Amino acid sequence: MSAVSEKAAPTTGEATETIDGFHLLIDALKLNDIDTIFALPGIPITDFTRMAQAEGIRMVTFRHEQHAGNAAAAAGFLTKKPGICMTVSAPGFLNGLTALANATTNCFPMILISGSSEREIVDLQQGDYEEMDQLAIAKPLCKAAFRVLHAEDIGVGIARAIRSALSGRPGGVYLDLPAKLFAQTMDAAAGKKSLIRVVDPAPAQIPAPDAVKRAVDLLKGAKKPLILLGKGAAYAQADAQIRALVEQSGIPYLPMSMAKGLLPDTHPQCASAARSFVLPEADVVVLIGARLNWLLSHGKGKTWGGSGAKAAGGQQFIQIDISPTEADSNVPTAAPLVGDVGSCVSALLAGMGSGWAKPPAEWTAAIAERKDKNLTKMAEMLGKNPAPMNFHSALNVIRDAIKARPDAILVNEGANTLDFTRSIVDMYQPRKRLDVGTWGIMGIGMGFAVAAAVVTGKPVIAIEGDSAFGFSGMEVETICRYNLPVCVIVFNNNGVYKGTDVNPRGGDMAPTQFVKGARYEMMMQAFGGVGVKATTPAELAKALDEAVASGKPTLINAIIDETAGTESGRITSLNPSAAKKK
Ligand code: ADP
Ligand code: TZD
Repeated sequence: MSAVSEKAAPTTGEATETIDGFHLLIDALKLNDIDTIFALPGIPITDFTRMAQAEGIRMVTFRHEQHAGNAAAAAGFLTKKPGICMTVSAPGFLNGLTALANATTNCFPMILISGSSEREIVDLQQGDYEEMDQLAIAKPLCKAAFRVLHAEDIGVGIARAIRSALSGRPGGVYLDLPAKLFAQTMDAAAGKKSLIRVVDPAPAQIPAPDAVKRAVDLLKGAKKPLILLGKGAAYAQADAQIRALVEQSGIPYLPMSMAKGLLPDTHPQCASAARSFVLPEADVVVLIGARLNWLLSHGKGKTWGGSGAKAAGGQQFIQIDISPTEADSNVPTAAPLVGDVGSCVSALLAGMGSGWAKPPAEWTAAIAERKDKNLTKMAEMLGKNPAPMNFHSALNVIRDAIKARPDAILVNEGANTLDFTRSIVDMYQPRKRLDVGTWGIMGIGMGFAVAAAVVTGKPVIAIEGDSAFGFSGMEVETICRYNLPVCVIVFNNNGVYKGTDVNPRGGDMAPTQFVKGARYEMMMQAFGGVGVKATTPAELAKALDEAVASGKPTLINAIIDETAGTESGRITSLNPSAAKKK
């Protein structure tokens, strides 16, 4: 083991092998099949990043820790293994913290490992280099937080971090490693023994038989049943069971945005194009790995057929979730099914038996009619070719590109850019869509894109609002440095939401405006990648085809009509002034 050094034992004079904290950490990670770390070097982890690389761990280093953290979170979602992010103390740690909190909010498993300053000095507030009580700060923002003070505890620290990130509802874990720990040495054999290979970190959680029966009985009486798939269902990698449930039951389903592609969006039972019809109409809704949070209007109000903003509709809910406390979080849950998605869906299917009656034809026919109407309307919009391009004409190109390469991963952020992409671009395979998730956070773009390319090796297409792109734009250098097959498409409409705001007093530009005609494509060119400006769908299609075929880092500056779209996209109503008007 290269990790080991020899040193004279003081008592006997015989050589004993020792191992240091750096290498114990590397060995502990490797023992648990961690092969990639997303990081940004500096004191006290610079040497660690070099040593880990020398020991065969893939080190992917970024220009800002938030994006390394976002990459780790996306890797966690895609692989069902905790993504690892490593940062330096205080400011680096804080930069990574947003990603850790976001991962926790989205139920993605990740571990933020951060070097920290000396405990004795931090605790007495004596002014150390990058002094900060990081453990205390991280705790409320993640699922679990640990600190390791002694080399012999590194194995336990990593094991606890992995188990915490993966078991039950997945989430973010913080692991605090003070600088001194890395240089500590111990007997190599004892060190090796102290490491733990975590066995079954996300054990199957089987739902109770009476809970399954309750759910089956409720579903049996449904006249207008609906299945709602969330990103927990995508994460669970129970794709075959979910498809079997949908197809054997004949129940229409709606995917939340990151559950798109679990079944192809073109599936006859997919009700996405009739969303605003099925939600208020449904009588029994099976939630699978989806929370009734703001993205689903908390299960209340007009969306669900309720008579007022806070009124529930007439639906009864069956909720499959690994977290026992998710049920009743917003409206009553008639039949909670607590367990992992795979086990719960299998149990539900078994409980439904082979002679399951398909939903009434009036229900499915009414949905089909709505879908047809809306899809025809959409096709009309997509068929237009206005100059300058609008969201529809540009996204029509991307829709075709994903149809041709259904294995490509689509990363998506922005406001209008997000909303339109979600509804226009069909997905065909599970876990191919990564986006702003539960918080609607901007800045995930390049971190998610890097992770998607690194862990899957597939082409990545990142559809970015120009504002959204700005949060992580510098990472195009990272994309070029690792020569990743990422094509970034910036929907350039000169501002946050739109580019048409005006400062009524003159002088400075309006708060939502950007430099007009910005040449984003030159950012990729600056680092040796391909940069293209596209003003028509034909130019966009050509550049995108070439990018996907070549796998070369590419940025397409897609010029979009600056008057297109709306303020805040589809969540305009959440702006306080809009709420005041209600
Ligand atoms: P969406 O935003 O797509 O609606 P959410 O993030 O709101 O999805 O919900 C995901 C839900 O999935 C969470 O409540 C989480 O506890 C649950 N979940 C995550 N992984 C699993 C799993 N393996 N089995 C069951 N539930 C899971
Ligand atoms: N900061 C963070 C971290 N997250 C946010 N969601 C916001 C700010 C607020 N915000 C949105 O919710 S969308 C958005 C911001 C700044 C950008 C919208 O502009 P865009 O997209 O250019 O990315 P469109 O397509 O032009 O609307």
